[in-house]
Amino acid sequence: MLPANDTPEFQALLHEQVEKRRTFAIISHPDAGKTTLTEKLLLYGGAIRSAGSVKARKTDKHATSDWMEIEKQRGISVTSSAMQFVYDGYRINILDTPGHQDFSEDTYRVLVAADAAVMLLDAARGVEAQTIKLFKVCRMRGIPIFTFVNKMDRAAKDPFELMEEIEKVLGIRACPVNWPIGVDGDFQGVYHRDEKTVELYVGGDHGRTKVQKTVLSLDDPALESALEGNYRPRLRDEIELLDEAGDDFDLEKVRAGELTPMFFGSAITNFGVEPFLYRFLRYTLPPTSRDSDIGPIEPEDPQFSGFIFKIQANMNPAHRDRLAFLRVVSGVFRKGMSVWHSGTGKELQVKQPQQFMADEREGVENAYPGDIIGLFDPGVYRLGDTLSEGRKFHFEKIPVFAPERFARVRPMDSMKRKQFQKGISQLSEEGAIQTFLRNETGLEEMIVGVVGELQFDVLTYRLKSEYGVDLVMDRLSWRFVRWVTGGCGDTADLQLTSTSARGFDARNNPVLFFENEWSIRLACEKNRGLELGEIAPREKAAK
Ligand SMILES: Nc1nc2c(ncn2[C@@H]2O[C@H](COP(=O)(O)OP(=O)(O)OP(=O)(O)O)[C@@H](O)[C@H]2O)c(=O)[nH]1
Ligand SMILES: [Mg+2]
Repeated sequence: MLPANDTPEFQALLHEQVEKRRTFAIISHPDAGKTTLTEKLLLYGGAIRSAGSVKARKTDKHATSDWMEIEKQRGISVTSSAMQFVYDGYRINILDTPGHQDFSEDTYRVLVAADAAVMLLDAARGVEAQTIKLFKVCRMRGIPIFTFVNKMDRAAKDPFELMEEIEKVLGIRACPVNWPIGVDGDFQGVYHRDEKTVELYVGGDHGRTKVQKTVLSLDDPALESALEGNYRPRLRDEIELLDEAGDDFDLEKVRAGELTPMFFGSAITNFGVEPFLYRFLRYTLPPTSRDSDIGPIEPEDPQFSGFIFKIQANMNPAHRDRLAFLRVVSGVFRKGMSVWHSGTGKELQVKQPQQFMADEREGVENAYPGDIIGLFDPGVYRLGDTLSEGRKFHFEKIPVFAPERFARVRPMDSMKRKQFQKGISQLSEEGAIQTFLRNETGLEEMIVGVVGELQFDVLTYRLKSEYGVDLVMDRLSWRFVRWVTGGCGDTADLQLTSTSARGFDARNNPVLFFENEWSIRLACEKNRGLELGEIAPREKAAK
């Protein structure tokens, strides 16, 4: 039993729990190794016993965080996943995100739930396009950003060059915390600048289990024989250069997101993974506050609050259920508690709270700030909903993207209409697609809008595998949707170009579809007073 909210015992417990929590997202361009690193962190956290390398696509082993069938087949992450593990007394919530730009919407939403970001770079590729975009989002949020240069086991760019690239391309100073020893396929270990020690790795079973290591101080004579060839003099030169020319490590700047600590390693062989985790946990701060319409809500505020940042249907094929992912912001979440729900404006009892522990889901008794938990969703939750104990307020909105690609969809077999509608509406509530109805035609005309092309593939795939529906999809030439926010009674009376169209979104808000910006401008000129918005108007409370 927990002590009552207003007791010092409760405050002390809350403080202790907050202090040991860390919640972060892993971001990068596709294929840099986010899912692989996630898996290795779970391995070091003892959450999994051996890692089934992501590479083993053709076998039946797959990374825990790529759980969707389509992810296993294609070897890419299409949706983010959350997992909790314990390491060195810390309780860590990790969010693995998809790198592909067509799924960035999901990544952006997840970043709202994270307090820090780990940015992965492929050592051979450096800073890539998608990394730049995601980096900017993190920067806007002001969260600390850690750089992990991955794939050091292969041919790689020069580490100094990578440092410079981060500074030039991303505009953030980088401070290497460790430094790689051995290049181009001969990665031997890392030098820790803080401890002035060399960590060398031996053998390894391709990263299935923790890697063996020896740690030597830089002036240990044994280093002479441990490091072959010219690695030792080279390391000395490089350290000297770093000390002279590089930025000093400044924890304040790191925490303010102004300096990125840089680590080198190889997620696949586990080289450098544990020292990274160890330091990352110490350099990051416990869960931070979130803004709301009544001001910032602090984690140690005794009353529970949190927000929904992700909805996911069919995570468990055996149950076909739907989960809403909640980030706890303040207080203590207790199983069975009643909370105020911003979406309905009512008190509701939270059902079947669950936590994600690698391969398993576990029931949750209590959850604390920073924790990500899954709530059973009978269809009441929406992205961005606030849940709170004893107070009514709203957390900041979760970003929604305007779709840029559209298609008319229907089931191939008209007998499957019901399943089709169920699937479309569930995926739309997840935020995986947006749905519209076209005005000019009957109910039959269901329009789907997405931000990125691949989301259409995922839609087709998931409707088939999760709902048993073959989808017929006719692509449409519109590129823009605009919400009519004012200045118009009935959209039927509007004067529009012939390629534009009228419709409604899933919440029955009137919208217009356009092929180009020129048609949007024309619509505004021809229909005086017409007001158009790029995103859906703020949701009214559902019935
Ligand atoms: N050589 C080498 N390969 C790696 C390393 N880490 C990951 N890989 C490989 O890189 C490929 C992509 O790894 P993932 O972990 O799926 O990459 P990701 O960043 O999660 O990809 P998306 O989620 O699709 O953006 C896989 O084939 C991995 O085996 C590494 O340290 N060294
Ligand atoms: Mg991945």
